[in-house]
Amino acid sequence: EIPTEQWAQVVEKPGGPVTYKKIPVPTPGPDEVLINVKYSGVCHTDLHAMMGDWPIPPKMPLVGGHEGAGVVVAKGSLVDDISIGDHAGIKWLNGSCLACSFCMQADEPLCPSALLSGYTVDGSFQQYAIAKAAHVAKLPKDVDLEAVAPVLCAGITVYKGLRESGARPGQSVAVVGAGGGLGSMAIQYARAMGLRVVAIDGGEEKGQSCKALGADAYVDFQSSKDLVKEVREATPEGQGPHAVLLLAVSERPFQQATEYVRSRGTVVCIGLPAGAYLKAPVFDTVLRMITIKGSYVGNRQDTQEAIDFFRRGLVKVPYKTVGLSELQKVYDLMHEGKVVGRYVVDTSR
Ligand code: 8ID
Ligand code: ZN
Ligand code: ZN
Repeated sequence: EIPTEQWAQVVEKPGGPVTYKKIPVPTPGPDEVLINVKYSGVCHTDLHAMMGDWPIPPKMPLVGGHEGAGVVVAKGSLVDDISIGDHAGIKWLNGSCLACSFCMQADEPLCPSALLSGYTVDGSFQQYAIAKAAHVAKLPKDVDLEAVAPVLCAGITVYKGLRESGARPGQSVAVVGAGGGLGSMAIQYARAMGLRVVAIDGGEEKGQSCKALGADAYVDFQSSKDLVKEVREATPEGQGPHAVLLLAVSERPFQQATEYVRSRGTVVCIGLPAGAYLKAPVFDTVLRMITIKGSYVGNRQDTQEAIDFFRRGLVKVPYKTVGLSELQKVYDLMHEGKVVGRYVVDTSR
């Protein structure tokens, strides 16, 4: 009952647009599974991939998408820990070698031969997608496939980022880009971890959304006259947040974060604005003992933990669902910075 043809959104050339069309259903290799994707979240990374923003060129033509939730419908001969009918998620890290020194230490996102869903291999903006069995996210059957989709990149990434920040319960974290997909999830995970949240983004609609998700304060980068002062004052002792999660798709906040982070605080870079650089005063970084680091998705354990937070009802995803056929409209809104929370696409329409 697996069809030979399916609907997909295909990027034919860098810069886009995406084309909704029928393509063949792929066949899984020995160590792979074929997943009937029901829903997929739309990450800003998918837009970067289409635009060709980054130093690594994506495959072309490309089926994007890396927040795919669905049902396993076929598997290769070597796969014995996943069964047909199981629910599973396709995430950014589609596969890795499992043998290099990074993989051996469960740092598989750093694997030099990692396969990336919707970037170096076709992803979840199609009805049937392939993933390496060792890396698919296992989704318990009581988890809603539509609502969990954004956890598969946004959730995992911010959960990992918060852990990398070293912030502990009772401390405070600034979330920059808090109204977007990763940001909305970051507010929720931070709250669930017992952290205070200073949300930073632009406009009233995003402010209302951040507050509704549990942010303790909202600073509007578009209207604030002194953002550094406002962020510091929004923390209990006025000393600034213990950690900063940089999720924005613009360079400016990457230059600003060390100005408001608390002394001995940590700035975690996660957003990937095209061609951007980090800048921080050496003097302040030294005398205030500031740590600046990057964080990149999460490993298989982080994945299952992020999903477990969702399953336990500790985090909710604010999302809107549209048909897969409407993906280009989502990209247009995202490009204009108008997406509040996450868009999810339904592959059946
Ligand atoms: O593993 C990783 N490091 C990883 C994983 C997943 C995604 C990195 N990413 C990257 C994406 O490629 C993208 O560059 O994180 C970035 C954010 O992805 P997203 O959350 O999916 O994007 P979005 O929904 O468009 O949200 C971005 C938000 O940033 C705000 C925007 O208003 C929007 O709400 N923003 C911008 I643009 N400039 C800002 C500023 N100066 C800002 N917020 C505060 N201050
Ligand atoms: Zn993503
Ligand atoms: Zn490896």
